[in-house]
Amino acid sequence: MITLLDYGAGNVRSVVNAIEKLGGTIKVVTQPSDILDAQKIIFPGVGNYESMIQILNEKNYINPLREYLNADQPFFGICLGMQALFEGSEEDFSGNQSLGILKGRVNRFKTKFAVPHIGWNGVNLKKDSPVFKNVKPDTKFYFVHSYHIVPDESSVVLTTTNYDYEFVSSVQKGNIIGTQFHPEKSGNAGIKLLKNFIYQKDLTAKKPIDIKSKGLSKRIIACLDVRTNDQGDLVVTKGDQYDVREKGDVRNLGKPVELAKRYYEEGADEITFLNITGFRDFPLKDMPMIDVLEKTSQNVFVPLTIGGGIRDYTDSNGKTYTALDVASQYFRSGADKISIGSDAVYIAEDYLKTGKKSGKSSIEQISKVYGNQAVVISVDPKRVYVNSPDEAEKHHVIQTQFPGPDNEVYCWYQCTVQGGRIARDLDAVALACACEDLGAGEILLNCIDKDGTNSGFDLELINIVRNAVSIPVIASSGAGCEDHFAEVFENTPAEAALAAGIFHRREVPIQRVKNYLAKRNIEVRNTI
Ligand code: 1PR
Repeated sequence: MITLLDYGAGNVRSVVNAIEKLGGTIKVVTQPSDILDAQKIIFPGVGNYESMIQILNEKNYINPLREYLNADQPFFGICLGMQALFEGSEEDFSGNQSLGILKGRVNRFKTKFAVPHIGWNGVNLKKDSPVFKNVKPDTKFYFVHSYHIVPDESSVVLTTTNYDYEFVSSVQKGNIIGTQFHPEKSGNAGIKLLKNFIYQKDLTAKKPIDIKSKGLSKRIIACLDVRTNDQGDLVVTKGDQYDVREKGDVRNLGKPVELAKRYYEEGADEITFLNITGFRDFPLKDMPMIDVLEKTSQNVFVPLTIGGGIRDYTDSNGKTYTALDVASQYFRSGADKISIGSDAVYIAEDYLKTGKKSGKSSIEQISKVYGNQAVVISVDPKRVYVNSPDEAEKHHVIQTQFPGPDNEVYCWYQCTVQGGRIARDLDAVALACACEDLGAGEILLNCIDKDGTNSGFDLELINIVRNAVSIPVIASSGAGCEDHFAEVFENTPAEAALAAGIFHRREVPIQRVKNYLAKRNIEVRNTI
């Protein structure tokens, strides 16, 4: 019996699914006394430290948690659930009480590297702990965070991880364990960790060791563009430069849940679902996407992103739903990140016009509650060629190696909304910078000119956008062979690369991409 401390933010569904898959039963904490009655507690936390501590205080969970932890009862804190064990965080301005069971604080990354630190990274094991039993030393785990713990006592350090600098990525003191990474999102390795916590009788670490690991991997992401076809079936489709119809019919490349499971088994580091006609409908009515997430998260233990139609909405009865309501429903259904497309363009336009943060936009509201790392901006740009930079003074113009139809050697990248249907007077660099300012944690950088062409990523676009922001960028559109992935990682600072068509059509398996990258000395997560 596992007691789950769910304080209402983030995706606990994956933790529940993992425990149930391992044969555990779950009791969710609904009142303070449930904490003292627990045999083993798992506390998954995602989002904002301040709001987490506030909720723990409001629900009167602080004192029973301290009592439980001081008695050295088994506890597994994940991400914020681990940070809560310490004395306070730079993310908390409220002055609320933290647990303070372990000495030390939580600080924001101070680095030139991208923040949030997102992706699969290794751990340097410092103790021989039963929690890591049967976990291979070169295993990678999924991280997504902007803050990390700084313990005062080195004796509690279970692992460290190398980013720009080495930081403490998990702790153990007696039966109290905490990881900055998400075991429930770390594939088989993470599931083993949870299994050890659930089933090992004696959890305590016996002796110090020092096993080193490698650094952050470049991520390979499989993307599923989902929509209803003319027969009313929800299908994975794929366009050529966003045109998903062939001889009048919507292309049907498979079923979303089945394809996602296949990509998980084939080693995808993340899976993204884009509801490409979501802008037309109200997603909370579009229950099939919620169903897709719920079913996928039962078997897929890597991060899931969902996009399409995330915005404020007023229904026919005049009832208003915020983008935060929509996102919350997706997080509850198994999503780890949401991606915002059209709405981000309108928000950025407003922000650039007024220079003011309203605090009410979907980006600000969702990042405030669920953390920056949970908000991805999906950008759908296309090239606009000009003869000289003066022709597009307002925009970020580049000199291109791929001249336009009239031999123009300059271009800028124009943002579009509604799946490329409407072009706006905003460029991709301005959009990305504005969204970062407003709280977005990652950019999914598509390119309409390249989409479905198999001709390689638009490296010029990726460089200009990634060099303008300090959050991670996912390169998307145009992958046609394994060499295109090497090209994007060798010639741009992109943190991840996403592809659709070549995976759906089984032209290049994910593992072949990873093997090829590994041979080129590009760090990848190996799942074999
Ligand atoms: O605007 O917030 O409702 O979100 C809609 C979302 O749907 C956006 O993220 C937008 O990118 C996406 N979308 C809308 N229409 C299409 C379409 O294809 N007609 N798909 C669409 C975007 C681009 C990528 C694709 C890569 C890789 N698809 O997701 O998977 O280009 O493809 P490739 O490897 O085959 O080249 P909102």
